[in-house]
Amino acid sequence: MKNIAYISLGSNIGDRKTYLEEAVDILSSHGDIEITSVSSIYETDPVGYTEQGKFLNMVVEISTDLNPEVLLHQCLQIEEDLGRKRQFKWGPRIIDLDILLYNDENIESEILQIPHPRMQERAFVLIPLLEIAPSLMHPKFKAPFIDILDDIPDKEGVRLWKQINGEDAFVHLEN
Ligand code: PH2
Ligand code: MG
Ligand code: MG
Repeated sequence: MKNIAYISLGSNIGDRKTYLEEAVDILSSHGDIEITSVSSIYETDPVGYTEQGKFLNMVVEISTDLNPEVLLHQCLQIEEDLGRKRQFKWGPRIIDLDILLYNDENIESEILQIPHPRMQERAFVLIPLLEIAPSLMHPKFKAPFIDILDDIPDKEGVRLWKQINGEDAFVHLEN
């Protein structure tokens, strides 16, 4: 599988951890997706619309043969399969899967923007991303994500919730 992508996952309704785990399980069961790294889970204060519950957030690295559009479709399908109902932008959700990066490509189409257009403002994305890919660069801004994170003010809104080391994660993911 020749492409490397990073996907951000978030949940702030119901059994948040189970939704994250089920989404990762479904991703990993796809024949053209291999999960190559899993971050710890972080509990994060809601950003944007703040009158909602705290999120659990994490990031996974995948290796895949799917092109970005098909991968997006797969992510939306997982949201639907887990029962997501879309109410309003940035509102509460049982599960959200966002493609952050696809190789070092810059993609702007009607349905897809990669890198994710707001990832550089979001500590709840960058902290788990940097945990699994510490030397990654932003492909459009040509800046290391670690420097971008440095400039973000609200990092204290992101707290380690469940530490996952690789072994733990894959024991869980394999069954
Ligand atoms: N997702 C949003 C809006 N705000 N805040 C946190 N902490 N975590 C999220 O995943 C999140 C958010 C829109 O997708
Ligand atoms: Mg999102
Ligand atoms: Mg989304």
